[in-house]
This record gives sequence, C-alpha cells and structure tokens, in this order.
Amino acid sequence: MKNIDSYNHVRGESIYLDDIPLQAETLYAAVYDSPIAHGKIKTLDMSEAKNAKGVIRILTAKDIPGENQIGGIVPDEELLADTHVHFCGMPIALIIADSEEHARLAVKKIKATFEPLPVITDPRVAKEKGELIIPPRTFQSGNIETAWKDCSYIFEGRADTNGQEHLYIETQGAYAIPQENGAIRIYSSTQGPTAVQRTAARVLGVPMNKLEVDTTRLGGGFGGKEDQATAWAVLCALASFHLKKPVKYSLHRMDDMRMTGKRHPYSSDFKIGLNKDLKILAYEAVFYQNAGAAADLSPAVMERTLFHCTNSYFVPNVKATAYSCRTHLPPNTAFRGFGGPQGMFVIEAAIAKAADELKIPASSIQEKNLIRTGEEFPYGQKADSEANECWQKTDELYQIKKLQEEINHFNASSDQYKKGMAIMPVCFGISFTKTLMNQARSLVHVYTDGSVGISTGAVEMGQGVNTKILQVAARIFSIEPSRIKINTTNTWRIANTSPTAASAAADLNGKATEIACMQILERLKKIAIEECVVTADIDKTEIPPFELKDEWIYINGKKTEWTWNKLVMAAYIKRVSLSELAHYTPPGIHFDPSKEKGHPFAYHVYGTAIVSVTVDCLRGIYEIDNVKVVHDFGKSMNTIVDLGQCEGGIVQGIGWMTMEEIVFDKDGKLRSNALSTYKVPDIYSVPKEITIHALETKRDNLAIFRSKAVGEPPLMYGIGAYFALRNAILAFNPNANIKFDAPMTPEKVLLNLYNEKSDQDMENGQSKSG
Ligand code: MTE
Ligand code: LUZ
Ligand code: MOS
Repeated sequence: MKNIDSYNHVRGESIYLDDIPLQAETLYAAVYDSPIAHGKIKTLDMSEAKNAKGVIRILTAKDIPGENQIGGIVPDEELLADTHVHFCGMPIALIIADSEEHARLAVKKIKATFEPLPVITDPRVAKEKGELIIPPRTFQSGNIETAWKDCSYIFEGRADTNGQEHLYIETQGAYAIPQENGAIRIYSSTQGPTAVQRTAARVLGVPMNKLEVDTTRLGGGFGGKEDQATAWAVLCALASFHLKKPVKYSLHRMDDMRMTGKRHPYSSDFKIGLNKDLKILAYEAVFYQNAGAAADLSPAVMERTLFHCTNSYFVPNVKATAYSCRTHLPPNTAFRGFGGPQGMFVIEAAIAKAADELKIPASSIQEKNLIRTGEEFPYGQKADSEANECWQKTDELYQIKKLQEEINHFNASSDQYKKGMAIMPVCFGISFTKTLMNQARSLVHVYTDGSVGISTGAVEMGQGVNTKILQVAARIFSIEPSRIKINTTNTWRIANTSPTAASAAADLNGKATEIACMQILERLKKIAIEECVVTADIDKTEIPPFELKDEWIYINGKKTEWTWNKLVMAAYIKRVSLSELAHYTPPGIHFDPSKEKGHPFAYHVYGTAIVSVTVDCLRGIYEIDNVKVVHDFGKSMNTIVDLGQCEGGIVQGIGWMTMEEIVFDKDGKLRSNALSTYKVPDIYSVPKEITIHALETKRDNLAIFRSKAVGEPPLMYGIGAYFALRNAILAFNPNANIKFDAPMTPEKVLLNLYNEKSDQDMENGQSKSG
C-alpha cells in the first residue's frame, strides 16, 4: 500500500504548520538571541526595538508567569536567558509584532552588552574542568582486567565523530491561539505534543488540561523535534497568554541552524584485545559526549551509546564509560540513532585499527565476532540474534570475496582512481531505553455509516506511521483502507503520550490500535452471532465462528447477507459502543540503572551492508558506487514505506560520515550556518545504486504484525562509507596515517592521500600491538 500522504504531497495539498489558515489579528514572534557563547548580560536596551514599526510587545524572562525552565530530564535550561547566556543563539527576548517582517526588523534594534566568560567547545576540556551534565556511567561485563592477559593482540586509539544538522525541510515553528477560560490551542511542528503541553503548563503556570497541542504532520523531524520543538511552541503560548491574541513563529533556516542543537559530536578512546583466532576478548571504551550547554536529551543519548557500544558483536569482557560533557554550544539533542551510531563508530574504528595492524581485512574480524542467539549484551539482555543470518545472506547474495577481488583488480590497474569497500553490520535495540516511556494509546471510533476515525499519540513526519496504523485497522476490521481516517495528534484526545521516537511509534501506537479495533470487533461479533445465525441458516446450538472478510460477514465459513455497514448500524441500534480507547505497553522489558543490567529492548533489528566507493586520488573527491544491504524487516507490513526508510536512512548516515561538516569556531559561533557552508547529500551525491534485500525473519517479537521497527537502524549502514573511503585511501597510500575522525570530507581525503605515517607513529603502532 502506498503512503496515504503521497497523493497530497505531490500535489502540495498536505497541511504543515505554515499551511494552517491564519486567524484574524494573528501576531508574529521573533527571538533576539545571544551573540556570544558564554557571558553575563550586563545591559539589555530594548527602547529602540519597542518603538520600532509594528512592534506590540517584547517579552523577557521577567514576563514568565510560571517557571523559566524547559529542561526535560534535568532542570537546567531557561526558556529565556535571565542573567547569563550559555550558547550563541540562546533566546534572550521575544519580540511580538503585527507582521513577520516587523518582528524580524525589531530584533536588529535590540542592543545588549555582555561580560564575556570562558568558552568551552571541546568535550574533553569540559570533562577536565568537571563540567558534567550527569555523573558518568559505566557498562561492564566479564572481567576486563584479567581479560587483557589472555589477548594476543591489543590495540588502542581514538575516534571522533562530528555533529549533524537535522535539516528537516520544515523548520521549527508553532502557532498558538487563545481559547475561552484561559485555554490555549498550540499547533506545533513537534514529535512530542505532550512535551510541549507539559512544558507550556510549567512555564505559564497553568494546568496541563488548559493546553491543547495539535499536530497534523511534520516536514521531517529526525529527532530534532523530539525535545527542541518545545521552546518555540512555549514562546508562542507565552505571547498568546499575555496578549490574548493568536501568535505564530516559524523559524527561518539560518535562525533554525544557529539556535537549535544537533547530533552530539563524540570524542572517544578505545582499547581492543583479540586472541590468535581473531576473537575479540576485551573491549574498553571511554566516550566524551559533547552535550552542549544544557542536558536536553543528552543523558538518554549517552545511555544508548553505551547500549550499542559493541554493535553486533559478542564481546565477553567489556568496560564502557561515558561522560556527558557540558560545553557552550547549543544543547545537542536526539538525531536518528540517538547515540547508537556514535557508539558503533568507535568499535568499528577499533576493528579497523586491529585489521590494519594485523594486515587482514576488517571483515575477517567482524564475521568471527557476530553475536549469536543466547549470548549476552554487556547490559545483560540475551540476544535473539539475526546477525549471522544477515551476514551470511549478504555473502550469499553479493559475494563479499568476489567484490573484494574485483576492487583489488581495479586498484591494481588504476593509478588515479582507487576503490574501497567496507562491511557494516548493525544491531539496534527497539524500545525507549527509559522503560516507562514505552506506552501508547489509541482511540478508535466507528461511525454509523461504517467509516472509521483513529487518533493515537503517533506523529507523522514522513516515516509513514499513519499509513501503518491505518493498515492495522483495515486488517482487523477487514474494510477498505479508504474508509479509515487517521486524525491529527492531539493532547485533548490522547493524553500523556511519549514522543514519536526510538523507531517505536508504529509498534506502540499500532499495537494500541490493534487492541482497540479488536475490542470493537468482539462486540460486533456478539451482535453478528445473535443476529445472523438465522439468515445464515446454521444450527443455533452451535457457536458459529465469526469472520469479517472484505466488509462481509461470514458465519461458519458461509457468506451471510450482512455487511460491515449493516452490522455497525445494528450495534448502534442496540446501544452498543462503537468506540474504544486502548492502552498498550510491551511486556517483559525492564532495566536497573543501579546495576546497569536488564532487558531494556523489546527486540533488536539486525542487518548488514556492503558499501563501495571510488576515490579520485588527484582531487580527493569520491563517489559512493553502491550500498548492498540485507536488512531484517521481520515481516514488513509495508515494503514501499520500509524500503523508503532504509534508503533515506542510508543516505542520511552517509551524509553524516562523509560531507556534512559542522564547524564551530573557538568562540562557539556556528560557521557552517547555512546551506552554502553545510553540504548535505543531494541527488548527485547519493549512491549510484542501493540494493536492499528484505530478510524475512521469523522469531517471535513484539513488533506490530511482526513488522519490525525500521526508522533508525538503516542510518548506521552509512558508517560503512567512512571505512570504505579509508580503505580506498589506503589502496593509494598504504602508509597514510588516517585518524578516525568523521566526517571524511574531500579535504580530509586529499590530505590523507598524500600524508605519511611519521617514524614516531610507526613506533607507537608497533609498541601498542602486543
Ligand atoms: N523518516 C522521515 N521521512 N522523516 C523523519 O523525520 N525520523 C526518523 C525515522 N524516519 C524521520 C523518518 C526517526 S529519528 C525516527 S525515531 C523514526 O522515523 C520515528 O518514527 P517511527 O517510530 O514511526 O519509525
Ligand atoms: N528517545 C528517547 C529516543 O527518549 N529514548 C530513547 O531510547 C530513544 N531512542 C532512540 C531515539 N529516540
Ligand atoms: Mo528519533 S532520534 O528517535 O526521533
């Protein structure tokens, strides 16, 4: 089934925040944000701005009736800076004017002076200074200290990954409209309508039930609107609260890039130990997460880094420690993969380093160490592993050895161009790592004409969750999909929702919908049995098995004269409820942070990708030739949507690893602040070929109709692009001293093509291998 939004999308008829018809007297907001990364506000002169054309009011921290606090996990983030600023782009004042243009012009008329304070941009420096968001955490299994003694080879190194700009096509924005009795309706481009509601209630000092947050869909979120859509929505609500007028704020691209957080950059140290058979016996990692100036979701992101620090491998002795480091950058936040990709990059770097030193392909280490069913992850959960199946299927379909030989052959006969390939296995846990967040509700109404309306907590952001939820209802009721409508996500209809995140929205909200539909169906079934038996000419003493098929009712396998419509009407006449609100939470998940052990994930998603690239060794530029994947879909309920998620995730992952380069200067100012200085993959830079084999896996799991979550895992295949480029460079320059420092931009490729390991590097390399 096609994505239900596809028709409207191509005709430009889908409704995003900016398409909501404006009410009369709507006002417009714009933020005056900090021009420096850290300092004390000395003076704030708003007189000229106040008198500027069209300006209605300027609000600051002093105008907040409730708490000036938007921190979700840790209360450490002000909505509007009061006395100090902690990052460039931190909102200080909110200007409300009669037009967008007037609001933006007035921003330029605000004059502030600051007493600058020291700026930290490097997470290692922050850690040295004790600037931590939360205490460090360590995941441990086996006994790392004794394990080193059994290792034949030990390698150490450092690996860095940079941030990533979400670049959702629709920027952050919100529109607040006052209602009677102090209520406010907030349209918000958010992945977390409840987060907006909860935080707005806190800031305004009103109960949550006064706030109706409504979201039709997002033009992309990718994690950037899990938490960070909230501030803009609350600012609009604040202005609307004071002025009793509708207030809208939709950010310009450069404002969005400057003021919002991104994927967390990480700097990490690793130590890996292998035995003679290339089994990884021990792995130690220390992660320095660049959290930015406030916690935001950093503690949860850091936690997922630890969960995924061994990727798809079984390592018997592990010690992984993570520090969430406070710097003076905009608070970094959720981004597809949520810390998982950062953790996986480090172990892949460790394996690549070991492979280099041992002069063997990394794949021979990777394959040997894939986790098997029954083996334990460092956090105590036993794997139901498809890692080997995915790898073997990849080999069978695409022939790893033959591909490598073709590349070697090409490289032997080409001077200017060199090819490289890398294999990237992925294992990603599905569930919010915070167990309590794994819950959802669905409200299903069947109307008397047989049409169906559904509301859930899921937010559609292009990933197709509404299509999947619709498919669930269509399957349970066995009615035409066109008779079902998925309604907006709204906090007055569905309360206390978790954000649409962790790839779990279709599972959680789909299962809740399944339960609601089943309950309505049970009631309909009873009526059918009471009403149809005569017409179906069946012995009344038997309990006739009931079936609804393509809108017709079958009793004991016989088609009756009853249709879905007729049955629905009969239920209504009998005063039987045609509505249901169902609740779902996955069974069996738990985690104990005091021991760092448990069973946090409902299941894992597995896959293997081969990424091949060609480097132009004269210019340093490159192409991604192909990405060949075997992906564990469980049993996909929508292959068009799921393949789209894979392709999009892969390209986004490749972008992070290759061309997307976030640059902050030492003063904490974003230099890559526009699309002219921040390059994302376009149609010319995507892989020339992406082949995805949908591996149908049969293990029982908690996925909706066994269709496994697919939103985030494919992004991590993109990590293969980094290592493929590295291998191509090494084919040209075997002595290249390539740091594990993503992204591998063409500049870095060029430098690496012509750099040499110094004598000292060589010595270090040798002394480290045991
Ligand atoms: N796909 C599109 N088109 N747009 C998005 O913003 N976000 C990704 C992924 N795929 C995203 C997307 C992220 S970060 C997540 S967590 C999942 O979708 C969330 O949706 P799901 O839980 O329904 O998979
Ligand atoms: N958000 C969250 C997430 O709050 N918890 C998670 O575990 C998670 N995982 C992936 C993406 N977003
Ligand atoms: Mo996705 S990072 O869980 O929004």
